[in-house]
Amino acid sequence: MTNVRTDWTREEIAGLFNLPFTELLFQAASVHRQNHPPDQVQLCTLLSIKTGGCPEDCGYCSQSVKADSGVEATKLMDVQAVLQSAAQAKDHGSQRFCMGAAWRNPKDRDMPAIVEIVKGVREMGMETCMTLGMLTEKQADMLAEAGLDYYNHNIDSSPEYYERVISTRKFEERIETLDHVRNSGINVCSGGIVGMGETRDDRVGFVHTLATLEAHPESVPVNALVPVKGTVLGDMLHDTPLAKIDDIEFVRTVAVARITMPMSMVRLSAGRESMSDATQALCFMAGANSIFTGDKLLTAPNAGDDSDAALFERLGMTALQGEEPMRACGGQAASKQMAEGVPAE
Ligand code: SAM
Ligand code: DTB
Ligand code: SF4
Repeated sequence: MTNVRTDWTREEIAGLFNLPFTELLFQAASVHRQNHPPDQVQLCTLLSIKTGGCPEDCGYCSQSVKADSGVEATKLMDVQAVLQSAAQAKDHGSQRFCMGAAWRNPKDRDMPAIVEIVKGVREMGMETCMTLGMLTEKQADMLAEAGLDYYNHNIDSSPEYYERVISTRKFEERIETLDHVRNSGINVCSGGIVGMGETRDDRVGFVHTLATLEAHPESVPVNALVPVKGTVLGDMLHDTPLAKIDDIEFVRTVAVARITMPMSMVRLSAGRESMSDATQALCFMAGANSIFTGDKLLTAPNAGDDSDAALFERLGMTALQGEEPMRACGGQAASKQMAEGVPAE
């Protein structure tokens, strides 16, 4: 098992990014196979349980009221409809059901339905993940009590670049919610987006923030920007001057996340639809070991089950069986211990 460090410096992380590509990939693949089965990928399914009309101004997001993306605002879905969708995902082989709501934060009046959903999906034997925006301590505790397995809350980019993408909340507020989630005992899922016009140095700062949290997130989603027309960043990408992220630079980011957070699940998240099979294969080689399946993310199209089945067949890869390493060895408490240099048993 690789030693888990939370004392990475920005210089060390920049040094990893600067390695010759073949050397970086070799190091990442070595760390990967020491801690995870290298031919298995976790399958997760996403469902938007409350779409659009979000008051936040995240420059990438189709669901912001500030975006002219054509996404219609809906109310929170009925509990039964969510459970039906989860059953379908389970039939398609998904291990985890991730539910997203286009909220700045859940209102207290929303919590009873959310709690019912978490309990229902868990009873079906699937892992649950939710992403509902900022949480108070009390709300995090309620979700923990309901049995929520994971909470997704992305830091999205470096602290410096964050404020150029979102003005309606602060980076520190994201970290505060992550603290509430961690303290409640729910597993943390936190990552971000590559290809928003940030520099290499911002990508260093992004990985550095996650890799120096007191305990690493159990899941680290790395999204490639999906350029949605009508969003600030999507329009910049369609009409230049924002160029699509270089595939090799994207793979480098995955590799550096894998090396610095060896036990975490690194999720190749949004953006796979426009990625070649070869680039996705490089991401798996670099340590990505989780994907979203199905033909839709929250509002944007996803690669789809058929193309994923064909890709897995081509690569000789299979769906992850069994438990993730950080959970198998006792979850965040164990990862904290390891971070403090006490080896897990
Ligand atoms: N409203 C909640 C929040 O922002 O925390 C939860 C939903 S939000 C859509 C979840 C994450 O999806 C964002 O933090 C962002 O990282 C990612 N995301 C949203 N739009 C995206 C896009 N166009 N391309 C890539 N990732 C995107
Ligand atoms: C994450 O990091 N990526 C997922 C999930 N967490 C919630 C969301 C991707 C959204 C892509 C754009 C869309 O579907 O609107
Ligand atoms: Fe709202 Fe989340 Fe989209 Fe930001 S990313 S606009 S908070 S739904």
